[in-house]
Amino acid sequence: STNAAQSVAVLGAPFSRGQRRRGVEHGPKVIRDAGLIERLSGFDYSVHDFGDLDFHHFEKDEPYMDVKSPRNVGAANKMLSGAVSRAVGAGHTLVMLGGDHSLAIGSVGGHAQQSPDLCLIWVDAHADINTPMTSPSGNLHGLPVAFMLKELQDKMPDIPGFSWMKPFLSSRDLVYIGLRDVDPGEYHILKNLGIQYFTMRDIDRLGIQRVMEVTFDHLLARKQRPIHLSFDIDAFDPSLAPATGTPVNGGLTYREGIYITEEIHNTGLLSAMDLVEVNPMLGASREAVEATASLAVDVIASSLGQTREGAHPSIDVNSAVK
Ligand code: Z70
Ligand code: MN
Ligand code: MN
Ligand code: MN
Repeated sequence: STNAAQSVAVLGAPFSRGQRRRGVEHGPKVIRDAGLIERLSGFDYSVHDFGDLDFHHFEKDEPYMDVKSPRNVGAANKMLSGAVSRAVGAGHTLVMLGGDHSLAIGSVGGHAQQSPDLCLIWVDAHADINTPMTSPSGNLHGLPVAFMLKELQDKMPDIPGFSWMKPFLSSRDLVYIGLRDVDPGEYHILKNLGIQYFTMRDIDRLGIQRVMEVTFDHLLARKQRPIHLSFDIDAFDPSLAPATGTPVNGGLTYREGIYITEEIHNTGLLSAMDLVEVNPMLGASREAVEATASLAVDVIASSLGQTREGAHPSIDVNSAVK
């Protein structure tokens, strides 16, 4: 289809300076090599591969407080934000391939420029809601949600590289799924702001089906609006997604992860998504890297409508079934 409402744009963001392990900048390449574009081309809409962004590198980038590489992360996100805003504005459903999770600042931010009423589903082992004061690591991939939230504005100092952006999201418009490694300062913020979250324990107790029901009740009951899905591959159990920077035991099963994305697709409201933190330099073997990248492709395909019950291509059923 050439209908703009039924087109997908894939955008690579080969960037790793939001954390300290090199290699995650190769995420877009290994996800493409695992067959992403071919898989999406089998679907009922047009696929546009926008290639990879070419980020400028700033040599001189002193830490701010403990926060590492603020100017590089800020500038990369400014560029990404513009690209995402243009793609969504042109009517594409946007798929951003990371790169590390600091990129969500620009991805969700660019999406919000076009869709100010969007809501955000954050699937991750981590809450990524540290502020410079609470961050135990100084790694910016642990802070992206804090940049977005209006309620945290007075906790966020003027970090060099980020003067271009303003917080754009309310804490009630965010749901986390998969948490199991939350820092003390982050826990305080989650509780203080009353953010809706589902830890792995909550998934154990409620089941993933109930978790998704409550997620959509929380985000969509008052009105239907665009969804941004930010999917960190480390949400999965490390046995499924070993090639990532911060694996944490006890993660999502394959079926839980795919159920999440199938349900998001079924809302008909997915407008943009991130797939981040695939690091091909951290797998123990080539097989481990390929398994992680292939899982990333499954997550994206499922978010965009691949079903386990079978495809629904726009062929004439009467001529196909004699
Ligand atoms: C920790 C921090 C993080 C991803 C690690 C870890 C954050 N909370 N995020 N891996 N994707 O350093 O802030
Ligand atoms: Mn993350
Ligand atoms: Mn994570
Ligand atoms: Mn469909």
